[in-house]
Amino acid sequence: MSSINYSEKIPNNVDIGGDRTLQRALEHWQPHFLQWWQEMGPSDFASADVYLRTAISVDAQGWAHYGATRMPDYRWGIFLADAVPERKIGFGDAMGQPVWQQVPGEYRSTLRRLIVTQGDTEPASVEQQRLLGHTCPSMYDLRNLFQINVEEGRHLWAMVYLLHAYFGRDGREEAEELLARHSGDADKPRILTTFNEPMSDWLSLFCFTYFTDRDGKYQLKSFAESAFDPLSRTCRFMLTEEAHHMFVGETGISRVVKRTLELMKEIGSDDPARVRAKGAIDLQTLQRYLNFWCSSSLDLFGSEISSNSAGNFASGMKGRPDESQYEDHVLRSSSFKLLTPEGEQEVPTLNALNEVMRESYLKDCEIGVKRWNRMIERAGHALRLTLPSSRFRRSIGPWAGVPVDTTGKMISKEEFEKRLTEWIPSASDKTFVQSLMQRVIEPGRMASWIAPPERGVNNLPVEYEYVHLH
Ligand code: BYC
Repeated sequence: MSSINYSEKIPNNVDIGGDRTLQRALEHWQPHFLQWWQEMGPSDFASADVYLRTAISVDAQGWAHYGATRMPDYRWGIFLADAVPERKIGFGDAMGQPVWQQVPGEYRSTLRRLIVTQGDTEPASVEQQRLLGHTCPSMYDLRNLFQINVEEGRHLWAMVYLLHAYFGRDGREEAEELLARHSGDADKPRILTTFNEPMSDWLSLFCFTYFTDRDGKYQLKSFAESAFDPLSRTCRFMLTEEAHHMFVGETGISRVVKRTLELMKEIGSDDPARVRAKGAIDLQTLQRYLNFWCSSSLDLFGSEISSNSAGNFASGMKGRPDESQYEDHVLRSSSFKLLTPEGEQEVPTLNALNEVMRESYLKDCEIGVKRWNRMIERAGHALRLTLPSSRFRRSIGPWAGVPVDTTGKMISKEEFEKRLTEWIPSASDKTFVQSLMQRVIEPGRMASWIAPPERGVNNLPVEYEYVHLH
């Protein structure tokens, strides 16, 4: 196990001190990152002591240390999972050959683009969540938001390290650009659409961490398979941190459902208007938020038919999540049936890998939905939450712009436009949810619309003062 050197300016377990040029380049980027954090990271709270976990080792057992830290003092560092000795490429045309410790010239620009796209999402999400601290539903939640934010910052560092260490001058320029694009910016937006969506309430945060961070899980898992070994090792460790972000999403939505069910019982009604009058989020509104963030996140897998994804797989750059679960790792003689607006098409599986990934992602998304539905069923209600069809509201791929309802049925454009507010949050839904976003900060207290968590962080009580405000 490689230990992390915390005595250096940039904590790391990759011996950046042994490469003066790299060290200088990263130390040059560091103040730019800190300035970006100050300007685009969590608004206010810079002087608050936050109970944060910080990576201290890449060992699965006991990799993190918990303690009160001011966010600007967080030790953002570069941590790669330990190398697997004699690791071989596990898929594609070069399967069985040794993995790459350097970037092969012919894959340089594609790999750079993939790393930049991944890197771009990390600071984008911090920017999207910038104002949420002001309306936290509890101190526990505030702490979780900040934990996610600092770790997304670290994930940016992870990609910037790869750019600096393996892509020379181009990589350094890309690293600067990662701080220059901004979520929602009209002139310099973030690369992927979901990361330009505004996020002005906590229900969106929980949906985002449930659906969008889960796309992160799938993309990182597919890079963990990569023949480019430094990328694989970086992503393997990022996945350790990512799990908490999805936990925040899943338990956040569970707590919203729990609170709503409690209130429905109390008032003896499931009328959305009466639920709202009691200061909770009706399940119909929750469904519309799920539809919005799920459909937006489905686009993040790219087009159903993609020569990019075929090339990335065949060359060894990007595998499928948990590649070892499949039998065929080359996919040169396999085909995949795909439903497009023109009917069923049979395409080479290699060209359908974005869709293969999207399908396994949706299965993973179902797990939480089942759990929430069990809560609703046990409370004696007939309503069931669902995921929208992967054809609904798409902006990428053959279904882009095709009018389809949430079950995937093609409908007329007029009907689609007329009924859209049944399916995704309307302006009045957003105004209502926004009206609930009042800051609750006393330790242990919760906003009216959310139940307390089952337990606190790191075995501490829920009432613990997770954020010490000065
Ligand atoms: N929006 O062949 P296509 C995370 C572009 S989340 C805008 O269909 P390909 C996180 C695409 O770039 C994980 N543009 O797709 C979560 C391409 O452009 P170029 C993020 C899009 O290339 C929460 C063109 O359309 N990681 O970590 O097979 C908080 C045609 O592309 C979109 C990654 O995404 C879109 N939705 O795959 C914090 C991994 N979709 O090159 C963090 C890196 C596609 O023709 N990225 N396009 O100009 C990739 O692996 C791939 O680029 C994609 C697309 C999966 C995104």
